[in-house]
Amino acid sequence: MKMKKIEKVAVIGLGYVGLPLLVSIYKTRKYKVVGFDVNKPKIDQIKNGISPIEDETTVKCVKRKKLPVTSNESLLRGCDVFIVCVPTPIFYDYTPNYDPLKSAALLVKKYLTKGCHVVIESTVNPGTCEEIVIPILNEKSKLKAGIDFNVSHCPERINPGDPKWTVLNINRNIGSINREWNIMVADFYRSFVKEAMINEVSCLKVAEATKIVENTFRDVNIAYVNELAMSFDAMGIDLHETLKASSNKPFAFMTHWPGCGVGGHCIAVDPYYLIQRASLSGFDHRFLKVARDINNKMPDYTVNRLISTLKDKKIPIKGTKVALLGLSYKANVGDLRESPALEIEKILKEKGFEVTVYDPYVINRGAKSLKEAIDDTAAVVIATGHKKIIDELPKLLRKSSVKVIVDGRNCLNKEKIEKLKIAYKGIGR
Ligand code: SAJ
Repeated sequence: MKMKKIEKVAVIGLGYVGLPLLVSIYKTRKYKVVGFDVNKPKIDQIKNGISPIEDETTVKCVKRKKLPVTSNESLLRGCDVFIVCVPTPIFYDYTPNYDPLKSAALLVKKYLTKGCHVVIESTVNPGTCEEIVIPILNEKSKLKAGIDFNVSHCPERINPGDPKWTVLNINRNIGSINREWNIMVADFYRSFVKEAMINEVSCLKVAEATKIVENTFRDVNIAYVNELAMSFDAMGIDLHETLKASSNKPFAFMTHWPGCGVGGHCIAVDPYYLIQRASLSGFDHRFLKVARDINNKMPDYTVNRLISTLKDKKIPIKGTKVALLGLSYKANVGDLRESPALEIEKILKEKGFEVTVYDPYVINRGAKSLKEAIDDTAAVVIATGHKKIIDELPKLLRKSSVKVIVDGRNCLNKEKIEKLKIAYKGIGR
């Protein structure tokens, strides 16, 4: 089968992965591009020059109002490459939810032609392309994957909110249904990813496994330091200082940091993909499950740190006002997905606290300012280490009624807080 020359490219799913990717390909001026998303308001927003994501290059390009985006699927006709960048969330029982990916495959199927490429960038567990995507593309179709068209997997590695690592300079791995076609897709990526390596792996499953392995690695390492935090709190040893000291080991040590929990739709989600897929092959990932359990229990641990400290100061729980600072899952972004802060808020309310929330990146929730949030409160719990909170909180505390702070991200200066006669508890310090 002779593959088509890549001239027209479709990016399906214009979120924090797809939109910067579309911009990068568009800016090469080498291809006709079309960005597709089912979310019409998002398409209208982009057409009006407003970028739904904060990535600088993307904001600048979207502002010019020339980016070819649409929710009209017929504009996908005639594309030589379809790059799928849709979310892969989990259901409440932590099993993978492939509905967005299946819908994207059904959409692409309508516009497949001989010699085209389908590239999945969404994070999936090993086997998904061959067991879910390809059967959909092949079903009741004259065109068959591996004979008439190619299927590749190139897992995205975008780090939301990171100005340094972008779609242009992050190394990528690519695997395809066959090696010869893999070279073509890899060369296509090399035409716009100029400052990074495009590594060809031998097959789809290896490409799928790389991303899951990377993110599961991170989850188990965070669980490791979270368990250390609980044991070091019991022993009265400052883990934060210990980790800082250990991090000066120049080899064979990679620092992670304890906190009030693990959020986001990568690290908190991806391990469940591998757990589920391996179980279908008869393997039980005990270690991954224990790590997930430790990380999922950190919100509880954080609230218990507050309760025990209030008890020491003979401050009641019922009706006590607590300011929960930070709702998003990580610092300086406004993404609430799987955020431990939401779990902390729920537990605080269940315990009987009067909770005021504040997050400078989440405008439609809670107090309008940090001052308003901590006004007349006895305690503060920090769930997200936003720079704005770290910068503003210390000076506001001086004139506040706050007696206890639980720093869920170990982001404040403990000594400075204690000088204000406020009881300080971190996670692991
Ligand atoms: N967290 C900790 N301790 C740590 C690091 C993170 O508790 O040492 C928590 C964060 O507060 C957050 C969650 O874990 O709630 C996830 O944080 P993250 O920094 O891993 O952020 P993500 O979810 O945006 O992860 C992305 C991932 N990128 C991709 O999947 C392409 C991940 O692979 C990166 O390692 C990560 O960014 C990164 O390095 O920042």
